[in-house]
Amino acid sequence: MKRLRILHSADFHIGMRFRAYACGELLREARLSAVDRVVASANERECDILTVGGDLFERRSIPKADVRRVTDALAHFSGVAVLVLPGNHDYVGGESSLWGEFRRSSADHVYLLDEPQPFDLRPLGLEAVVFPAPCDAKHSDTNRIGWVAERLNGRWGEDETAEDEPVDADTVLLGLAHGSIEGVSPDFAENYFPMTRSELERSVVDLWLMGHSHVTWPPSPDPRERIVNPGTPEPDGFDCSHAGHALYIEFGDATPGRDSAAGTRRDSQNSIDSSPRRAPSSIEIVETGMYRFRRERRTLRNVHDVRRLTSDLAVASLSNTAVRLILDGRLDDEGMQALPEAFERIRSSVLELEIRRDDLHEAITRERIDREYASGSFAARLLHELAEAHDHEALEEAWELLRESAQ
Ligand SMILES: [Mn+2]
Repeated sequence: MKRLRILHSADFHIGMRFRAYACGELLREARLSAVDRVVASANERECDILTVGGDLFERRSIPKADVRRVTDALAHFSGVAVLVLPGNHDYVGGESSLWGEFRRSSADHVYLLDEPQPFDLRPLGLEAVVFPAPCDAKHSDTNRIGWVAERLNGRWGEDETAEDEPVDADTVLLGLAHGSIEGVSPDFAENYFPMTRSELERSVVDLWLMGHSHVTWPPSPDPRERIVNPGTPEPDGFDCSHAGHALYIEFGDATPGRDSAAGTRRDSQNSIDSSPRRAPSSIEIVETGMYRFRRERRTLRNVHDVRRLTSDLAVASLSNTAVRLILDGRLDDEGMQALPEAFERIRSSVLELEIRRDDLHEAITRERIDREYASGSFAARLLHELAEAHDHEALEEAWELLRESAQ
């Protein structure tokens, strides 16, 4: 068996707008340049094929100039073929000029796999056949992978069925699909072409190259795994705290997974079905992202907490990270006074700072009690007593109750 090298990616979501961000233009541009970075990674590793498992585009109305930038970037792939699958955001069918424009401006070795048909790479000199399951809608409660099992468990390779070339033991069978996977990516309403792992594994392909979930799966690559999902190559929001990834997959002479737990093909009269499955010899996560997103929750009580926050976040290593700071607690006067400068310092170090401080309150100090209530009043005496007893919970409760009753 000849070596086969794959760079698998998905979910670029070109055209995502980031209107809520001050650095939105940078984030938008980073998605476009992610295609360049993924192609460069593939070329560096001398990959034979570059696969895109759906949602290359965010939607079906994309400015021509952006489609061109993507096709120009893909044209620089120096391997045999780029295989692009339509996902649920950039689905095929109906009224849309997206894929027409994509095809028109694509290099000859870039293929759009927009039909449930085997894509045979053997005429191109590679020992592999790809089985794509393109999305034909934004939402669907049923997946499109059924045809693959039908084809492979039945007719594929039998002499009397015309077009299909017989598959020998060295040909790698690859599935390419987009949608949610039970236990891997949440899809509570079952809107995203839901698949189960056993459904995918039943269909005899050696490896399913997936897209849809923006998180890499499995979290640490295992060549015995039959389903891999690269995650997005460029993080796209505060739900994406991880880095941007693609997957480098190699099928080679040394195949440690071949006789192991990976299992065997299903029984049938077809000769391929009784041979052990071809497992990758290695799978590796490749970092492709430029920016990161980080959600930071802090409880602030005093100036030391504010200083710690500053020394943790006002650091050069976060210059490419958008930070959402979620604050709570009761902060004393000194701490409150230190806040503006702390925010200033953090803001100048990170890519973008968003502050949520609805749950951060001024601490109930003696000074504050005296400011708000006449000395010797019932309220002042009660609050001072609780403060002295260090009963913070009771103090806060009493403070709130007195406030409410005063309104
Ligand atoms: Mn998707």
